[in-house]
Amino acid sequence: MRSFVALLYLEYAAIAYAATDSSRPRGVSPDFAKFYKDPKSFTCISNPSIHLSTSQINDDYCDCPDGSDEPGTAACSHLSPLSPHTPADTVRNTVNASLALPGFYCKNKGHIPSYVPFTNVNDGICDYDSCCDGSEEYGHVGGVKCEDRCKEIGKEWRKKDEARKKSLGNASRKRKELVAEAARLRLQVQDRLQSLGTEIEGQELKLKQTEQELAEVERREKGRVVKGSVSSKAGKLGLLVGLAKQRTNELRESLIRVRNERDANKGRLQDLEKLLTTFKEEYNPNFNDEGVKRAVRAWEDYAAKDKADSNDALDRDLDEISKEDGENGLNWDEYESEEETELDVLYAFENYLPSTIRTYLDTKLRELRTLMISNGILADTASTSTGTSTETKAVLDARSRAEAARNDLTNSRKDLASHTEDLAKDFGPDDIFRALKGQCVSTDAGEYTYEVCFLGQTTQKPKKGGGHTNMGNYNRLERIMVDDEMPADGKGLGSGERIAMKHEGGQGCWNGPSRSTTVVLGCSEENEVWKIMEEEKCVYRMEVGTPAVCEAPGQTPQGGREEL
Ligand code: MAN
Repeated sequence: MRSFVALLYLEYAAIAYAATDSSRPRGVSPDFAKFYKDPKSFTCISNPSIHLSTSQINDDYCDCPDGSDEPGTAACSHLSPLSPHTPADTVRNTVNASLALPGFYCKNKGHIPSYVPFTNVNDGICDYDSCCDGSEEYGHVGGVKCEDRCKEIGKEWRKKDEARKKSLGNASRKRKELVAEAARLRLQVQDRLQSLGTEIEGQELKLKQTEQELAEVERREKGRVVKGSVSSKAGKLGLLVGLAKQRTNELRESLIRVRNERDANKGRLQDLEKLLTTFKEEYNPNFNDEGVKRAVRAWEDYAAKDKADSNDALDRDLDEISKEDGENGLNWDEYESEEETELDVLYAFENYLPSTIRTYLDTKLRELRTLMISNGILADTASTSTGTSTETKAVLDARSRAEAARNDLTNSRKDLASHTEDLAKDFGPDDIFRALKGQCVSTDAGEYTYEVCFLGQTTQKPKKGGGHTNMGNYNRLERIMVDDEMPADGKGLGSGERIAMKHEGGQGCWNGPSRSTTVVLGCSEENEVWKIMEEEKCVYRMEVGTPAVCEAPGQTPQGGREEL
């Protein structure tokens, strides 16, 4: 904290760097020199009614309520707001008792002048970080002698300052690039929004059109008697057709089978006849066997009988009958698949009418039928017994066109809403975090690697391997105050208001809340994780450097302080 205060003093003093005046009392800066010009008397700066002699300046006794008579000693250091309260505070309340001077002024020749708190004057400690010339220890308390180190400290500081300025220059250039990229990305969203607007208009029209088409097709199709498969969908006629087809097929198959059996038996009969003929010719008539003789006689009677006529004609008939129905000119499918309205059947006379009248009449009859169905006068033959509507291909096609149009429109509207929401989101000054979206940086700490993906997720990955732990999903930006000492390399938050990215709703903590991370951003040439802390169980804080917050409007550039 002490060096932080010193930093502030340094900054303050830097403004007055050029002015020097050896006639000033010890500890007075050029800024306050005008109050100490009178060689005879001195007036307390904040209490002009109190006049002192010049000998009372730096006499190690605090005369002025604002401490202005002791610019070069620690005599009035108790007036510091950091000092504990004393009974004298009651008196001080009646006058202007806040310190009139910022501190003991160190000239720091060869480096940058600065103030040190009055409490540090002659305290026996060399405050080289703010008073490199050692002038605040002029009393050599306890033998302490602080040599002037401004030359080397100044040289080192200028070297670092140069590198820091260079880095800041780079960071600021990168920031400009990020701003340009963010603007491009924003424009992209705006362009998409515009084209979505046009697309949606077109899709709304298309939906209306396809819905009208669907209604028209449905209306038209409702007037039709849809004949589905014979078994379940057709009426009595259809059923009859189905049964007839089935019966015909069965008869044809039986006929073919019987005919094949007949042909097989015919062959066997011929074999038998041949056998008996041979038997008759070769048997021994001298052998007096009554049974054999009877068999030969019977065979001779059989062979003498008239043989049946040739079966050629019958076979030709059978050939014809055995052919598939299609080959016989009987096309069952035609009867089964034809979609024919009852009106077509009933009003076939339309065919004899001129086409214009026919169309008109047909439309009117369909309308009439639809009306009668809607009013329960006619049965809706397009419905099955289960009551489920059997839609024709035309209706199904029209419906799927309408559904596709509705889906397209819904998706575009969703897109429009998310793009509109995106444009309204807080992406930080100059919309800059838009350009960082999706970029990830990580660092190792302890047994884990910690990663933050800007506007995405923070994760904890065990170095030994294993699953990642979600430490929170990006939710919003917040502005928070920090009060840290800036490290020499500038890789820190410093002090002041900083932008923080809040990540919430991460993986649940055992017996605790779901994990969350606050990612606090500081200016840096590169995107990098500086620090990771688990402030409470499963509540993490990451300090991350990024050029995105360098010289952002309303933010003091970090690392730009003049420090030692
Ligand atoms: C893991 C890590 C730790 C966390 C504990 C809580 O070990 O996520 O950061 O504290 O779980 O159980």
